Amino acid sequence: MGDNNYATIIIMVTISVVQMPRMEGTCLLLLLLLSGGLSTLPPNLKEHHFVNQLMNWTEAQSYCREHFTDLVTVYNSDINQLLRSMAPNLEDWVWLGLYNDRYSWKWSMEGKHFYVGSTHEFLIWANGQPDCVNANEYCVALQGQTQMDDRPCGDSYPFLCYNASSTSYILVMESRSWSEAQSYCRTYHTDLTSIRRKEEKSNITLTLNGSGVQYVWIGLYRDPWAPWSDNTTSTFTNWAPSEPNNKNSFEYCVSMYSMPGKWYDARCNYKLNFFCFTGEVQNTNTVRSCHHVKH
Ligand SMILES: [Ca+2]
Ligand SMILES: [Ca+2]
Repeated sequence: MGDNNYATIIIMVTISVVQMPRMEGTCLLLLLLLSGGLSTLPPNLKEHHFVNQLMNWTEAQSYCREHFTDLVTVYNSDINQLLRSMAPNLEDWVWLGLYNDRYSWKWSMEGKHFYVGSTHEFLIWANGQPDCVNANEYCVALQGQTQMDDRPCGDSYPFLCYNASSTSYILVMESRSWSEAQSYCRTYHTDLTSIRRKEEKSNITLTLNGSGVQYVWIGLYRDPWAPWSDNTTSTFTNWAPSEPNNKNSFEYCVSMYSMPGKWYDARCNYKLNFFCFTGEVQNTNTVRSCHHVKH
């Protein structure tokens, strides 16, 4: 790829904006100098590169990591404005570095000493789960007695607490949301239960035996749309109305429509243009595998 296949934006800590005249051919250089008031921006210099090639999200990520640093992370609306400023040169859609990691689950009881020396996770998902229906299933319930299903956190189910002092598992037959269930368990016991060892699963099965519950909350959950490709965190989002919707349960990567600059979750295998950046990243773990993003 030659240098004329992408335009370059350089972000620096000053306030003026300079736009170079458009050159013949495909080469366009935008030199945009941004305000020092961007307090949420990482303090380091970043160059953003528009890559005028159609690739799916995973290919785009690989390309950015090979030629630059990674797919772009958007930290605030000013950055979004910056990207939008290139809209006349975009076909329509571009990939951003944000994706929905369906398999990045956390346990509510993560830090408790109960699990010291026992990191093995004992997970059995029900068939086709986790499916994150409507991009709205971020908490995990046991379905029946043995299989896990991601469910909307606002759903009300009975729940399983773990009590470390008596080493017991308590089925609370009150229907609560996942957060309410977690609060209850932390108040009266230790936490929502984990299922990370075989004997733990046996105990839970015994506890549920004959209860007849269809779903019961356990302590597994994940942060929706938290991970960016470069492993940094940004709380800024700019979703289009009713997005993300995970249409047909296949949308795990984020695209931006150029003119309104709004974000849409989309199938990762669509071929779109994309932005890469060059620069330091705060987290050194920039080469982690995203194999699970291939859909
Ligand atoms: Ca589900
Ligand atoms: Ca969508």
